[in-house]
Amino acid sequence: MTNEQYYEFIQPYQNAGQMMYTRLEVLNKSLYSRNAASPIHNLQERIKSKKSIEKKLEKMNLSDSVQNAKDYLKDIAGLRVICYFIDDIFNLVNALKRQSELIVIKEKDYISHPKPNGYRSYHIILAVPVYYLDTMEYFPVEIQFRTMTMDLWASMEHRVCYKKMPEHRAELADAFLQYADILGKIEEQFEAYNETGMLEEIEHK
Ligand code: 0O2
Repeated sequence: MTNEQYYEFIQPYQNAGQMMYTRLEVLNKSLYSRNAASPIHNLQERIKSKKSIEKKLEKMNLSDSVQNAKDYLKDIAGLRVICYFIDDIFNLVNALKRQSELIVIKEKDYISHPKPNGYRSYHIILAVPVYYLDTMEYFPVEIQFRTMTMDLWASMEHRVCYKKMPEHRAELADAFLQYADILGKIEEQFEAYNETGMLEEIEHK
């Protein structure tokens, strides 16, 4: 994939990502009643870099053609939504699922079912319609929903464990499992401060 091909390829994904960003901003203001706190602490947007696309295709034993990237990678456009409480995550996911223009491609609930290494997050890949002059095409956007404690763990794990020498992997894995346990307990305590949560959103429907 040349640089030129890459920049042309990512354009509609950028559009789809921006549209989802805006939808989430709107939900952040409207999910709960006007006097209640907003569910989102922080909203991040990223487009997969050329290097990262090439690396992922190589791992899948595929050539780094634009067609392969389009056919096999569903996380070219990515959003990360950091919420205050777990209920906020499920309320936002449900609100997005009620938006009839969006199609759910894939969903992974690593909150109810954490990965064995301790990773927690809610992943959803949505097909988002992008309209041109005479046509419309769906493009996937991957959204990762996390609380702040889940994000602390995932960001540190990504930073510290990624590309580490194999001899350090086992002890790091043990340490991060312990951190996941400690952060899970802290999160349980924070959950007690959730005053908006489920009831508000049900009333809002
Ligand atoms: P990056 O650089 O963050 O984009 P996929 O890898 O998406 O093709 P799968 O198995 O469906 O296949 O992916 P999954 O499990 O939904 O996870 C995709 C993304 O979640 C990863 O993207 C990470 O961002 C994040 N993630 C998943 N597992 C872990 C984990 O154990 N630790 C951390 N820190 N992040 C994780 P990429 O493409 O790996 O990287």
